[in-house]
Amino acid sequence: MTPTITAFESSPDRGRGLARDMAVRWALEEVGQPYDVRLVSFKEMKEPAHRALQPFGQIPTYEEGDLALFESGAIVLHIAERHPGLLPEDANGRARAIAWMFAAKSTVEPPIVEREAAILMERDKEWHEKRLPMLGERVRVRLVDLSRRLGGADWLDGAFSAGDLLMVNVLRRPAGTGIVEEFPNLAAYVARGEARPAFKRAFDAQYAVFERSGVTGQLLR
Ligand code: GTB
Repeated sequence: MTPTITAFESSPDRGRGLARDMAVRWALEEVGQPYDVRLVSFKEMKEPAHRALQPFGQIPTYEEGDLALFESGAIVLHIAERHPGLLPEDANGRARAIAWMFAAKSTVEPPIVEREAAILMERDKEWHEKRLPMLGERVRVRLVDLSRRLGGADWLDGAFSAGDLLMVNVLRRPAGTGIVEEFPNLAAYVARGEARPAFKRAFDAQYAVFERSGVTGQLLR
């Protein structure tokens, strides 16, 4: 059964693949599972039909037969559990890969999102310039530890896994702003993830949505 995911009809990231459908697309591409995409407007996201799938009125969602899922991390885990390729075969390796998925979403992503939200929405506040270094430090603390753990390895724990997929995806958000580039091994890790053919297919698919939307403007990275 072909799953259907939802994505922004008009993503504010202007084709950069930073919205959270990107991780789901990438996971589906990694395992070779074709999928359909239903594009939703901001208005539709807040309507009861979409909220029945996603209680918080957000994208992405995932529908497959009588299963409806929300939360990009849970969707990626579901895909990784149903198909070979994104989780190790051995039970302990699998558990550790899942731990990295949680680390990406609950330890590394929150300070990144908080800093980004401040940059986007608090620019005009008189305290913005004072708060920004502190938010940057909170991101840096996580990146220092992640960089140390990754060291010279290609991936976090052996072969590429759903843990790497989510971690690279999370690091893509601030990549290019300078903060990830302070850690050359993390910048290389992101580049390694982005070089995967499955990532490129997922990126191109979401970029095609941006192009079709008719919004003019350049790709920012
Ligand atoms: N925890 C949920 C998950 O992981 O699935 C969070 C889902 C979520 O944040 N969805 C966002 C959304 O639907 C889109 S991805 N927002 C609409 C709303 O809340 O009303 C977040 C996002 C948005 C825009 C950019 N950007 O422009 O760069 C990046 C990321």
